[in-house]
Amino acid sequence: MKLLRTQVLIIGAGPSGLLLGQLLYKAGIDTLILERQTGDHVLGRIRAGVLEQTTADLLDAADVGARMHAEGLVHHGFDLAVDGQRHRIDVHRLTGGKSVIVYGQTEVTRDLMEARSAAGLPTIYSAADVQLSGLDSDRPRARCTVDGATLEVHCDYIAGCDGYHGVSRASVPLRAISTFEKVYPFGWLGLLSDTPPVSDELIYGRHPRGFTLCSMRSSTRSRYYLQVPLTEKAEDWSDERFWDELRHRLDPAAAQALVTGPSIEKSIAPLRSFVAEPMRFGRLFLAGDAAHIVPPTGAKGLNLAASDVNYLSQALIGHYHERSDAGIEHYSARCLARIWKAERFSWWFTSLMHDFPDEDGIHARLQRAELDYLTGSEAAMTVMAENYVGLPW
Ligand code: RFL
Ligand code: PHB
Repeated sequence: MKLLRTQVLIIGAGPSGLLLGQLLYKAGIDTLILERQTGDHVLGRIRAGVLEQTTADLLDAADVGARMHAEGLVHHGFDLAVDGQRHRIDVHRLTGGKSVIVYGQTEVTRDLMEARSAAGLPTIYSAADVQLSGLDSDRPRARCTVDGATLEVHCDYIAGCDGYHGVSRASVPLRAISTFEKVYPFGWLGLLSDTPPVSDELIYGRHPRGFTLCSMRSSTRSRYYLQVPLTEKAEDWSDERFWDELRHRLDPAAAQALVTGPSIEKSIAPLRSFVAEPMRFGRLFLAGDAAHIVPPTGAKGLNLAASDVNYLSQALIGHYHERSDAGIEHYSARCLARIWKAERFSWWFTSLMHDFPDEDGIHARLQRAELDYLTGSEAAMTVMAENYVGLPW
């Protein structure tokens, strides 16, 4: 058996784990990352696309923002399309000059992986069967299997950055954690293609056949989503079928402007709201999707992960450099105050924009009334814009 020691053991090399590793490295704190998958597998997952300014600032603070600034697209607003009519939400004006950056999670992850390997920091990929112990003692440990051999890691703290299906949250005794969950009765079918985006800004569309999102990764790469029943399978959606359905749900101008092409990736994601409380158990901290999930409609998941990592890195820096555990004590409460507001916004935007097949007629009528109110009221649009660009940390 091989034995390693580090100050902070990070489980998961997604954006949460890698960003935490980079911020702690900059503060001179030792980390080791254990990741279940290979690096290529992690980079193959197509996920988030919209970064709040605070997330971009944190990537800058971690010294990994250069490519994001060179290649990311700054967006000052987005469109809501309701039954064939588009309404622009001028986020920049409504928030007094704020904006978001369209830059894919894959690229954020790649930048973080490159920075980590340039600094010579250890990440162990393909770490199988990670098991955590001693979480409520002062000697937390992890064991796993790497290339058929057992590895044990001793540390001061463990950061559970291993996503919704990870081992970290599952290692907390049931009596010590409460969970809150809502599963939506539909999913998003996503398609990525090397085609120019249909519009300069994102379009969130409400149509009787379901929600649509027109997003992008660059001026030559598009990302589109369609609301589909959970019974659908991505294999049953040929590219042609996807493009036909998308065109059908778009407003006439967008339908005409749509450039189609072969898909690079197509997959279905279920939609869920989920929070686990508290986010610390002894010497284990949960961060990112390990602790909470939002439906993607508000583009909040990666951004929430970044705000957890901001609080966690500050807490650990306080512990190691300032001999203060105040940040550790308050970590969970600080994170959750922001998380629940983003959960609320994501749930609200999801409820507003999707077709709910099991609801009766009054639900759809109320939805229309709210959309009509939203697109006609400066106050309502301001509330939406303020949440979309991200609440302050
Ligand atoms: P991740 O990305 O899931 O990474 C967790 C890592 O942990 C590894 N792991 C383990 N490692 C060791 N041992 C184990 N037992 C392990 N179990 C798991 C996994 O292999 C993985 O590498 O979580 P993290 O880092 O917290 O990051 C969270 C984000 O990925 C997520 O919130 C966003 O992708 C959500 N999201 C969006 N967020 C935004 O802020 N803006 C968006 O525009 C946005 N769009 C989206 C999204 C998520 C989507 N899907 C697919 C759910 C669009 C979609 C379609
Ligand atoms: C994306 O580009 O993948 C994306 C953008 C905005 C969202 C969700 C996903 O709200």
